[in-house]
Amino acid sequence: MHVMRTLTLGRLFPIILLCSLCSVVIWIYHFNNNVMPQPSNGIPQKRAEKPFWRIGDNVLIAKALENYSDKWKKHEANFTRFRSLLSSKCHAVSKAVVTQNNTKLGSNVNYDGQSRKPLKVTQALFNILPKEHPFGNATWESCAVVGNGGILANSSCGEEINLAQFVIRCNLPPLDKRYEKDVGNKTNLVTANPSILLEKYSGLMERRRPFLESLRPYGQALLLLPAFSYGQNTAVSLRAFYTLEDLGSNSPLPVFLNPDYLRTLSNFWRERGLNSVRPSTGLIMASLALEICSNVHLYGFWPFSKHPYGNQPIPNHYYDNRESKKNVHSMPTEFEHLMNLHKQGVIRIHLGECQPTHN
Ligand SMILES: *[C@@H]1O[C@H](CO)[C@@H](O)[C@H](O)[C@H]1NC(C)=O
Ligand SMILES: *[C@@H]1O[C@H](CO)[C@@H](O)[C@H](O)[C@H]1NC(C)=O
Ligand SMILES: *[C@@H]1O[C@H](CO)[C@@H](O)[C@H](O)[C@H]1NC(C)=O
Ligand SMILES: *[C@@H]1O[C@H](CO)[C@@H](O)[C@H](O)[C@H]1NC(C)=O
Ligand SMILES: *[C@@H]1O[C@H](CO)[C@@H](O)[C@H](O)[C@H]1NC(C)=O
Ligand SMILES: CC(=O)N[C@H]1CO[C@H](CO)[C@@H](O)[C@@H]1O
Repeated sequence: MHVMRTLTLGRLFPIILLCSLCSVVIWIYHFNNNVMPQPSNGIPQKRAEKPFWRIGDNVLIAKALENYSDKWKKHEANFTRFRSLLSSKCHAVSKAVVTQNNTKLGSNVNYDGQSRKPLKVTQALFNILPKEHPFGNATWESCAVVGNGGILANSSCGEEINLAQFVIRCNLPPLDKRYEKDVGNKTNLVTANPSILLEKYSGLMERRRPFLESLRPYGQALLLLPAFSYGQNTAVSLRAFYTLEDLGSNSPLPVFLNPDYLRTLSNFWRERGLNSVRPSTGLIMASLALEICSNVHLYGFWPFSKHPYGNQPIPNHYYDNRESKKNVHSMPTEFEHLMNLHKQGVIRIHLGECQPTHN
């Protein structure tokens, strides 16, 4: 009896599998046809390489814009309330960066992105940590957090971004003349994902000069390295640190993102319904800015493949159209949270073109 049933199920299994695959395919096809406008020449649009959540673009875009207004006004009470809440949980000013003040000699650093053996703070590691938080003023009048979204292409926002007191950029984006009009050229803090160091600079195991030269556009900005998120980040981040310390001049100041801060920040957003594994760099930087700046402006944050006005396709980044590989972040959900903060007058999201400034 038992053997019989197993056999029957065993025979049926390929058919069941085939059927469920079919219905998924049919569903995707149907969904696409309902939502994606077909070009009039009847040639289907290429979309094979798009991530799944991009399928529903038009619907999601309309939903995302539901709460967006260009006529934004800061709501002081809301801003203060949200910032106090964030500061009381996350303490970015004293915690965002690993310092001698928040990390004792001989203590353990616990990785935030994976469970693995903690790292002992040796004398050598302790010695390279800054004494105190490196944010200088700690309250900047205005901050621009510049995401790398394709929405910045042709935005003419460069001048406006440069006018912010403190400019934050993500993952060593290109800043050369081609982009200056749209993204500006001022940087006070820039993050560097170790994967970029591994891919573009041979993990800094070979020549160091290309790395040093590529950092020139950021001047003496803080270079924020997530050295203690995953085990594989640590050695390459330390090599970046020593490269800059030993060979750099007028180069960025390398500091390490604090995994304790990232953990409390993840919890903060998780309590507000964000269920991704961890926040994206963009959300981390926006959160940091909310604690260290009185006015927070976001540029280049728009996770869709079409422009909110005009509906024209936009590339994934302002400088290229590469897909990001990992999908541990839930971009549209993060964006929804930021949009809600925009609506409540806490943070200002800039979409579309910037007006010329005349000062
Ligand atoms: C828009 O705002 C309303 C009311 O605050 C909220 O219920 C809704 O979820 C928001 N929509 C989006 C897409 O954020
Ligand atoms: C140093 O740490 C103490 C508590 O650990 C904290 O109250 C203080 O604000 C920190 N100072 C700086 C400059 O980060
Ligand atoms: C420090 O912050 C205050 C208040 O936000 C601002 O007026 C001042 O210009 C800032 N100082 C520097 C050096 O940026
Ligand atoms: C930005 O560009 C302007 C004009 O091209 C130049 O004067 C300035 O030095 C640049 N600033 C930085 C930080 O590169
Ligand atoms: C930006 O403008 C240039 C020149 O008009 C155009 O070729 C390009 O497609 C535009 N890029 C985007 C993303 O709109
Ligand atoms: C985030 C936040 O505090 N939002 C509040 C903004 O202010 C309005 C009323 O003024 C409240 O309803 C929101 O909850």
